[in-house]
Amino acid sequence: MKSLTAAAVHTHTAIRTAGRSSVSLLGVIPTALMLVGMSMVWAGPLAAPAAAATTGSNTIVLPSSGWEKVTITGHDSDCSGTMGLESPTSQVLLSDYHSLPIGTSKTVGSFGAGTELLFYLEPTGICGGHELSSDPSWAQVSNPSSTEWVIGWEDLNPGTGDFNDLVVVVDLGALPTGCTPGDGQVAVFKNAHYGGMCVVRGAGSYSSPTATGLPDNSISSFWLGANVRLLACQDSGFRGLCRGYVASNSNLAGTVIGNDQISSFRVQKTLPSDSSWEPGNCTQYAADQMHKYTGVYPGWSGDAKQWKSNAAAAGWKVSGTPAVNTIIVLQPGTYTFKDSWSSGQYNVTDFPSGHVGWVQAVSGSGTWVKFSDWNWADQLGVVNTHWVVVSGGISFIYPNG
Ligand SMILES: [Ca+2]
Ligand SMILES: [Ca+2]
Repeated sequence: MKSLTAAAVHTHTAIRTAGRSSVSLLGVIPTALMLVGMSMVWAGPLAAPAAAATTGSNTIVLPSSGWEKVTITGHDSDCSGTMGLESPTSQVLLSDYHSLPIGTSKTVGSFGAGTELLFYLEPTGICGGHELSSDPSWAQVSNPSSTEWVIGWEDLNPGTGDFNDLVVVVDLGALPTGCTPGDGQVAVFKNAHYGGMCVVRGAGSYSSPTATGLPDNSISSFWLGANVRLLACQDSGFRGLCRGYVASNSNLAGTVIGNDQISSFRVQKTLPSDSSWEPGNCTQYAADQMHKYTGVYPGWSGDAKQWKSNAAAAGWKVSGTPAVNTIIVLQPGTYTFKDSWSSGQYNVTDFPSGHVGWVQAVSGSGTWVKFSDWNWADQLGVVNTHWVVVSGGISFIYPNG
C-alpha cells in the first residue's frame, strides 16, 4: 500500500514537471488507466526527495499563551484536501482548501506558552498523503515575527519545490468570544473550539445548569486558566459521570464526558507544587497523595485544621462521609485510634494544628477509616498508617466528587 502511494506521487510528478497544464489532464484519466500508468512508471525504490529550500527549523513553539488562528494567504495547486492541527490536539482547520478564498481564517484554539503546534496537510486524489509541517520535504516554515509563522506547503514530492500549493499564516489572534480565564478561572463555551455563548467562572461549585450560566447539556469546549482544575459532571448536583480536567479541551465530542452533556461542574484551584507546606509534615504528604491521584496539587495552604474550610473555598468537595482516595482532615480534638484492624483501641488528643492524611480503606459500616500520613509522633517524612473512628471533628476532601 505504501509503495503504491509512492508510485502515485512519482507518476504524477513526472507528468507535472513537464508543464503545469498537463496536470489538469489527470483529472479525466480513468482510474484503471491511472493504475496501469503507475505500474509502468514504478521501477523500484523511490529516489530520495529533492532537498527542499528551508528557512531553518520547521518547529512552531509558542513563546506566550494566547489564541492562535490560521489564515490562507495563497494556494496554487490542482489538488485539494484538508489542512489541520496534528498536535497537541487533532482537528480539521481548512476543508477543501483549494476552493477557499484567500483570507479565509480559522481559529485554532488557545494554547499555553511553550506549546509546540504541529500541522498536517492531507491532499486528496493523486496528491494523496498525510504531510506534517515539521517535515521540510513537505513544508517550509518561516517565522517573520515572534508570534507569526508562515507555512508553505508542497502537496507533491518531489514537486515544484516552490512550497506554494497552500500558504497559511499562523498567528496570535484576538479572543473570538471575550471569555478569557484568569488565574484560577475556567471559561466554558457552548460551541467547540471556544466558540459561541460563554462564561468565565472562578473557584467554586456550580451544581446546576442555572449556576453554570450556560444552557443544560450545551458545553462543547472549555479553556483552563493557570492553577485550576475542572471537575465536570454529566448530571446536576455533581452526579452521574464526573471527570477531572487539568488541561483545556477544544472539542468534547468523542471524549469520556462527551459533547453537550455537562450539567454541573466545580472550578478547583490548584498549586504548581507542594512547596506551600512544611517539608515532611502531614500537609505535604496529603498534598503529594492528591497530586499522585489527580495530577494537581491542592490549591490552598494553611495548617491541617484549616484544610476543611480552605478546600471548600477553593472549589473542592468536603464531606463528613468517608471514602477511599480522599484527604482526611482531623480538627483539634480527641479521637479513638488503633494501629491495625485487629489491634487494641486508644485515644489520642495531641492535634493542636489538626492533622491530615490519605484514606486507604473504610470499614463496611463506615465507622472506621484507615489512613496513611507523615509526621505522626514527630516522625517527619515517615509514613505511618492508622485506623480512626469517624466522628464530628473529621471531614473528607474529595478529588472527584
Ligand atoms: Ca454545544
Ligand atoms: Ca447532563
